[in-house]
Amino acid sequence: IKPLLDDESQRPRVITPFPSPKLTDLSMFQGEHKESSYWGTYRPQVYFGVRARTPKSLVAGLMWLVMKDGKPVMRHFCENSNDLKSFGWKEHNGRDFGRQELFEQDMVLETSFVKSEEGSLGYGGDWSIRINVQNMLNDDEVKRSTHLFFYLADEGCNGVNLGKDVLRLKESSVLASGSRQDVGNWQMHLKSQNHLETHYCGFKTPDIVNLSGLVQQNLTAQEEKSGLLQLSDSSEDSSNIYVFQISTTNQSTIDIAFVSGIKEETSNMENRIMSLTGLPLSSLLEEKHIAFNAKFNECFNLSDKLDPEILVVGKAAIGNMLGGIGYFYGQSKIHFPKSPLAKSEDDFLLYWPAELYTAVPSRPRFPRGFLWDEGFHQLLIWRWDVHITLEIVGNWLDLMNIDGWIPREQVLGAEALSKIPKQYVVQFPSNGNPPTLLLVIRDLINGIRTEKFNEADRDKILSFLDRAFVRLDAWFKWFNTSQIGKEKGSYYWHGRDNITNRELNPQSLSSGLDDYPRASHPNEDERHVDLRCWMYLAADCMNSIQEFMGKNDILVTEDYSSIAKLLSDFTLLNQMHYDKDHGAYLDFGNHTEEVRLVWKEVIHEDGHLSRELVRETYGKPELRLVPHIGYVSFFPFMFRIIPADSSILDKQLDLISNGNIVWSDYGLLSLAKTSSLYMKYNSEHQAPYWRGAIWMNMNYMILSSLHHYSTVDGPYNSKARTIYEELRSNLIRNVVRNYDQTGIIWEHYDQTKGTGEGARVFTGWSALILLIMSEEYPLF
Ligand code: 6A9
Repeated sequence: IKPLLDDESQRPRVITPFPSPKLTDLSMFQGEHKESSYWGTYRPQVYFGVRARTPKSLVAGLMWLVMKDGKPVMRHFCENSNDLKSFGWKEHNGRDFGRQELFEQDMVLETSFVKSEEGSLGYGGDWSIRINVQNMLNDDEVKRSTHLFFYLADEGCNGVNLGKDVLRLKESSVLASGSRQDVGNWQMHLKSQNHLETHYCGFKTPDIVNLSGLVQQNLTAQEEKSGLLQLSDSSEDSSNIYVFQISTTNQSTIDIAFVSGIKEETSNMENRIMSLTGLPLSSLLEEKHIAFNAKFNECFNLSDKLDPEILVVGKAAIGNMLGGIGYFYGQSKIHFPKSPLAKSEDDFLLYWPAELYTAVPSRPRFPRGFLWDEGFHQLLIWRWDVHITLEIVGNWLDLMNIDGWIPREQVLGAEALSKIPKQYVVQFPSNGNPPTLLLVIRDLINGIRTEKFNEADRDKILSFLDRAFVRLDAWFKWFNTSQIGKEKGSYYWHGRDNITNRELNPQSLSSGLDDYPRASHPNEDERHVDLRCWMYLAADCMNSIQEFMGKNDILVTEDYSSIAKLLSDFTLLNQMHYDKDHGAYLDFGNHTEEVRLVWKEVIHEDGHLSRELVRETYGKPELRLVPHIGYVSFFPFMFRIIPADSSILDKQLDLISNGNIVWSDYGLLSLAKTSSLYMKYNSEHQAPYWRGAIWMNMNYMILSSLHHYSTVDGPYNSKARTIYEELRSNLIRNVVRNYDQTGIIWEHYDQTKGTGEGARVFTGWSALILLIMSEEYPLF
């Protein structure tokens, strides 16, 4: 048992940072790199926003007003509803350019972001945004005003100065200006060719999450006074937020340029603003658009392989993945029981204040970092820009505590907190999440081996790995001690609830597969085949890093090569997890199929009665293989542990391609139609999630192994090839069809109809469809 407190700091270990130099402190992330990636569209949670990568940044954002059921509603934070037909980045390069389209009821908004080539060095540079509004109402219909609300807020609560002529906008006017330590003197200019009516309002508040509420209050108050929907043209003393209402009935284009580091003598202001607005901005955007397409072709090499309509989806996949990258700052809440006797709401400690630069699974629904999602994101991103990958992986590894644990879900800062129900915020230090970041690291190593990188990038990756090694080693050890099973070479996801009678099958969120059914009665005899395979991947990956880097000199306490050998021992794997009857790999544990949810009258402590859905076990659980076939069953296949000439490989191919089990015209189902829990609710309100639906990350992994087995020598390679081709085209066809119909890439797809469902605009791992298009798969 580990001591609770760290010897040195006397702080609880769970909130003590891992004591080794941070990856983000590496020189490759400082200096010019830091300057050039300081500003960005790093607020994935809002429809359009810009910020810098600093805890208390100057932030910009856009809101607009629409009528919903006769009431004005403000758009600001991305919503998961279908109020907006769709929205998303059509193009984004992750660095200095992006173009987004938002399809509102009667209008189309286009928002572009671009950074200046010149800028003011030492201050993060200049940037500009272009907002394009197109009213879709016909001319003979009543022309309606469009009200946009552009805002600028200093999170550090530094005062912002209002421009002099904001109510009488000329060709080009200063909207606001100010001064900050990080960017020096700054100004924000607006330029438009069209007539715009403007109003403003200034607030002094640290609270940006509720800004739309404040603006609406102001509007309502004015409307009551004057009957007009106009901001009050007034501001609180030393306002740190200015909101500009920009109203127009026409199609209009608004350019807003930000310049910083202004010094009287050398500022060259006119030129800088000119180059970031009007025609010069148009050409700059055009240039970036052309470069984006060129890079897209170069990285993914699709043009001659696929139809143009498929390319559009591929571009949206990478665009949204890169455009969804965010910067977050805050403190996680970590579960920490304060008294052994009673549970309490504040049974948590705050993690150290930390920043996180990361991609996110879904801007409207989960705009924050998730550990295992990130590995899948980076499989795509490194092929576009390996520097972004290194920095993001570095950010995540820096979140490791002294025990080698990394919290799974990162809810950092007020904006992130506003998008998550309270009960999900606290993270449990006993819970892991699959170490997918190692898939990425192994890809990078293989990339070096196969000379995919130039010398400079190669050197960066090597010095990154050099510093990352101790953390990866600690991470491995955390898994290898905390998630270990009873038998040698067995593992199980710890943290399943073994007391509850409220779930048909207690979830294991830490596995990433949430409600995928496991043993009905969790206990320490469990063995999870997916975790065993993740551990094999981890050991094997550590082993190759070690070999590759020649790390024999440093103190490595694990013998990765023999652990990898043990975990890939085919005979042992089969003894522990193979079920001959089903020809499938299965979990093992205390299990009965004889469970069901039933309604029961429950008497509460205060005497009141209620009807509740509870689990009833009418059979006797026993230690056995758990007969649920689905994604978990394919892990040994995914991790290529099965020898190419084994008849078991043949069986796996049969299972995969069997239309009565997991095969469909739209991709592979998460859980077999033959499973007793197929599409079953887990409780009254917990709809099936990984109990049938089609998920892209696992399809990608399985597909990549099909690809692998189709290229190696063996009796089954042509069989693998046929299934590979068919699965690949099913996946592409279905995602493209859904995109054509809805403009959206979805969280998962329906198991019978293939329709997109779950979170909208889920361009986390669903964006892996692009790698499927380009047939890029991890090498093992
Ligand atoms: C729920 C609801 C307002 C669930 O993509 C992120 C994760 C995956 O890591 C995991 O494998 N998703 C998958 O099973 C989404 C998790 C969202 C949890 C928070 C709160 C908020 O709605």
